[in-house]
Amino acid sequence: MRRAVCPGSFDPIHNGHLEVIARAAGLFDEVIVAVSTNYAKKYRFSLGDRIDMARETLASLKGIVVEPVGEGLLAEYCRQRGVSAIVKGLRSSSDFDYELPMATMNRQLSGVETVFLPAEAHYLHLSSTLIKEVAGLGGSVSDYVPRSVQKRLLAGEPSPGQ
Ligand code: COD
Repeated sequence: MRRAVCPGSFDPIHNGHLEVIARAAGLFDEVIVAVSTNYAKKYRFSLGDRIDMARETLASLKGIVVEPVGEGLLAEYCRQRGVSAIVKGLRSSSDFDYELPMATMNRQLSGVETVFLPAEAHYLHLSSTLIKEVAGLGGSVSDYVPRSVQKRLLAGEPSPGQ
């Protein structure tokens, strides 16, 4: 079985992530969406909520499992789970500059390859950070996140101007 992992914070998951995960599912027998927690990072959503959002939006796709990944090395997680490839979406040359050393290190640590998929043009500008900012300031993010994520983003946000 060819198993791949799509790792990320997914705080929250958005359509750019979903598009890359769906394409990965077409290339591999199983794709693990590994929701990471980096304790140095401040998340808007809890790990449980980030996992729930990913599961809700990926439920209809076959061959995809969503699970948490701890703080340890991704390369070690891949080795333990028999993962042959890490799949990452690339939005820009700065993504590439950031990802290339990690891809090389992960291959040297555990032999796992990294496969880069070019981001869909319509979602090139998308990041979870930008989505949280736009939603927090009252802008519409309905083109960029699934409805269930949109609801969670709006829950508890003050009305614009408050
Ligand atoms: N279109 C397509 N793909 C996108 C888009 C978009 N608009 N936005 C993001 N992506 C892809 C990128 O490939 C990104 O890597 C992935 O989605 C996840 O994005 P985020 O923002 O949710 O995740 P990050 O950047 O917070 O996640 C970082 C990782 C957890 C992947 C990384 O830190 C990691 O691998 N950590 C493991 C610890 C480790 O092993 N460290 C040593 C590395 S050698």
